Amino acid sequence: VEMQEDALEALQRGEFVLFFQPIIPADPSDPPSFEALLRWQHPVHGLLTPGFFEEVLEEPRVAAAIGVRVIDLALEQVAAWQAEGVAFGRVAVNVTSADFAFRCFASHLKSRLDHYNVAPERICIEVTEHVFLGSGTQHVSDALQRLAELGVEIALDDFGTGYASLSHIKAYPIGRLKIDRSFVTDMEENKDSLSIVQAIVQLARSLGLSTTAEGVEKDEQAILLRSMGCASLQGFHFSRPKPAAELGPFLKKIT
Ligand code: G
Ligand code: G
Ligand code: MN
Ligand code: NA
Repeated sequence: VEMQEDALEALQRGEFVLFFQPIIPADPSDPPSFEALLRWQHPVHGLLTPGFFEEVLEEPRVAAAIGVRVIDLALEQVAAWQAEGVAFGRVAVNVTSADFAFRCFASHLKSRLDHYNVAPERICIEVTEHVFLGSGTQHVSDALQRLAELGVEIALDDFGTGYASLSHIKAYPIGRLKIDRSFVTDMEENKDSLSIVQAIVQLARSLGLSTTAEGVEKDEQAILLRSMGCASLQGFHFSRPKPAAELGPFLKKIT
């Protein structure tokens, strides 16, 4: 409880910020996209990743309040890059059940897109399969349908772990599968992981979906993933998540 009250005050003080991690397209002539990752710049404990404030994100009201801020911070950055003439694909934002439960998520996002004068095609919403389970799935389904119709891309995060029910791909307007990093990490040593990565890439291709491989830490992994036809790559090999101001080499101006 203490940490949750802390978090609401921290939110007012602007201690929640976004880092951005580049997502590198297989085609080098395409510009990068970026995943927005939440950080708490804590006055005492320093820079905290979400793992250190899980309990905060598990409290629905606090999580929803942070979620609203995350959307605004992400759109603010998109608007800034647009104004600077930076070439980029989309900015991906992680969204959980708390974000869907608290308000009409699609209407909220639409009104913030309008406010910041950002096109829906600039945004990807990343969800894990958790949002399709439990109560409120009709609500989630309606929101995703509306967002996809607007042109927002919906990505299924951590794909291959958890439930990995293929019916979710069929039932919801998913545009991208993010291959969980656990498979990428050991695909060079573990044949099963390699087969799973290949199968996901092929499944995505035949369904007309894009793919992003997560957790790419080595050049060998990048080469292998590109040879399989994986559409984009993300991981420490390219860049750790960083403040926007430190993304220099990834932010090229449109020529
Ligand atoms: O880099 P990393 O430690 O940032 O992320 C850890 C976890 O936190 C990931 O599972 C990620 O999906 C989640 N996460 C990152 N940013 C956000 C955010 O803005 N909102 C929510 N709800 N989760 C996030
Ligand atoms: O669950 P989600 O995919 O949203 O979270 C992304 C998480 O993965 C973040 O915590 C981010 O810092 C982390 N991450 C990104 N690239 C790499 C990588 O190459 N290796 C490892 N170990 N973690 C990574
Ligand atoms: Mn993610
Ligand atoms: Na993931």
